[in-house]
Amino acid sequence: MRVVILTGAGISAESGLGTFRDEDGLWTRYPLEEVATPQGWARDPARVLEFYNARRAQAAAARPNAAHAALARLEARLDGQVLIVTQNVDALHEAAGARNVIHMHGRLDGALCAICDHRWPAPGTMAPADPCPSCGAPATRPDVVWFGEMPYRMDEILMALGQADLFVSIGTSGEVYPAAGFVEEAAAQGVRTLELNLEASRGSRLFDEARQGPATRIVPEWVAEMLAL
Ligand code: BJW
Repeated sequence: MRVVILTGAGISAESGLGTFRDEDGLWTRYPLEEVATPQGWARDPARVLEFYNARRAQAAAARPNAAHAALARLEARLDGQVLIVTQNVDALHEAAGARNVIHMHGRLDGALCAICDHRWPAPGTMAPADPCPSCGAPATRPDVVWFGEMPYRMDEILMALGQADLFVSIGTSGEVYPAAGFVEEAAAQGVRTLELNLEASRGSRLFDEARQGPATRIVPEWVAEMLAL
């Protein structure tokens, strides 16, 4: 069986990392146009780097929870293939032991030169004057995907979706494209679809099945069902 799993901020919420659009989400405290767009970065790089420096420190201190662990267990034990496509910029899937993970919105622990596209491991704290180790330009930014930018590895993701037997969406509001469109892409190709989320999301009705509850409960329950099949 081939399973493609899309994860969002909700899977890391019980590890203490904030979501974006919930009542107390990050976008209620930081306007997304200011911190998650190329235009915001061009206007005020120091503010953007400060936002990501703080989140990098939080993510480094966070530990994977029972939902991350359950997905790693599924990957290790399922008779088939599991691909985790995460929108999250933390590394909690990998910390739990998952290996086949695509970070479609990049990673907090990566740095990117806006001039020459060179990539390197991000230091704990990034500053606007930091020179790129390759070209020397003081144009270093976090290697994350902002609004208006192309998410990473889309060809691989769309190919895996088309070949899957099951698509599962976990802890994402379904507000941000192209990830929000994966359920329709999968369904159009006859792939069965399941949503696991704290509450019904905007796109819940598009899934064959939707289950509600905290990820640390409903993800291990679903994984146990899959491994008993
Ligand atoms: C729990 C829980 C618990 C809580 N247990 N669950 C008009 C129409 C359509 C599209 C567009 C449009 N105008 C512009 C666009 C495109 C735009 C877009 O989608 N905008 C929308 C807002 C309308 N998209 C883009 O620009 C993207 N690029 C693009 O489209 O390129 C062109 C292209 C076209 C076709 C193919 C390919 C490319 C880029 C989007 C980049 C998003 N970047 C961010 C920031 C990344 C770096 C960072 O982390 O800072 O990514 S924004 C932010 O949102 C972050 C997240 O990955 C992303 C999704 O958020 P997520 O994970 O869903 O979090 P929340 O908070 O929304 O939801 C959490 C959920 O968890 C909730 O449902 C809770 O209930 C649940 N939950 N606790 C289980 N314990």
